[in-house]
Amino acid sequence: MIETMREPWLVLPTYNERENIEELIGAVRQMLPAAAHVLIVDDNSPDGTGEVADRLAAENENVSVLHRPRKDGLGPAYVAGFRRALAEGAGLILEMDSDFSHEPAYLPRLLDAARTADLVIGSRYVVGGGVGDWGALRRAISRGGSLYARLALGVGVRDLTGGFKCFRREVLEAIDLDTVQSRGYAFQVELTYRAIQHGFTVVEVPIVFRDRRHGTSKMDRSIVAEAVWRVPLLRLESRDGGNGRRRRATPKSRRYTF
Ligand SMILES: Nc1nc2c(ncn2[C@@H]2O[C@H](COP(=O)(O)OP(=O)(O)OP(=O)(O)O)[C@@H](O)[C@H]2O)c(=O)[nH]1
Ligand SMILES: [Mg+2]
Repeated sequence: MIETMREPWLVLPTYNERENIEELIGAVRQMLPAAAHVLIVDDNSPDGTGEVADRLAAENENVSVLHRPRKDGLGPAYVAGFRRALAEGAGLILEMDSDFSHEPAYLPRLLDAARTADLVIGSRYVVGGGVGDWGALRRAISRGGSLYARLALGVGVRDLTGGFKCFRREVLEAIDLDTVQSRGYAFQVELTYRAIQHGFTVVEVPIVFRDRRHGTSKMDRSIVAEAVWRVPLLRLESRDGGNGRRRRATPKSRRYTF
């Protein structure tokens, strides 16, 4: 595949990220190739993130904004962003939080690993990865959540709930985005699981996750609850593949340890 076909698009979902978004755009553009595109997907943030994003798009040729009418969850925002990126010819599609929890400095590492993997996951739970400033409870919830999902789905990936990823376009084309229903953390689990089910190569590269720089978390109990009930269903659904047949079940995933 020639390199120009692999043009990266970074999709950034925002809901009330006014204080982070401008600095973040500057930081990610320094870390990405000059031809990379950045797509902000804003759900009509009441704090005016959308207006800041419009200004940034006017100032930067490779930045654009997808405005959605109301807060509808992370999953649908990403699906809309992925569709736009695919339609525009993206070769690689990156996703990350817009609050500096995912450090832009790791972007080259993800892109590099995407040369040999179909899906790259920035992982807190491989050697060299971690969580910076979390308390014991948050650590336990996150680790427990990833372990629960790993056991429920029977896959080897360590960080299933994280949202710092790089997909080759073929992965998102193969995953039927129309049928993805997860909205919160379950969305991250669902996409990785579907990629594995399709036989794509999954690689984890270590990242250290930091607390958001400004603003407040959108995580709530309903997002955690959704992950708890939906994750086991993902496995059940994949057994019949919607038509009574079992899909390919041999994951080609492996772990990356620097
Ligand atoms: N467009 C859109 N973006 C969202 C929505 N919910 C969350 N986000 C964005 O998704 C990213 C992750 O959400 P966060 O609130 O940081 O949730 P979190 O990372 O699980 O929680 P913290 O670690 O406490 O920040 C951030 O960039 C949010 O602005 C949504 O409904 N729509
Ligand atoms: Mg966050």
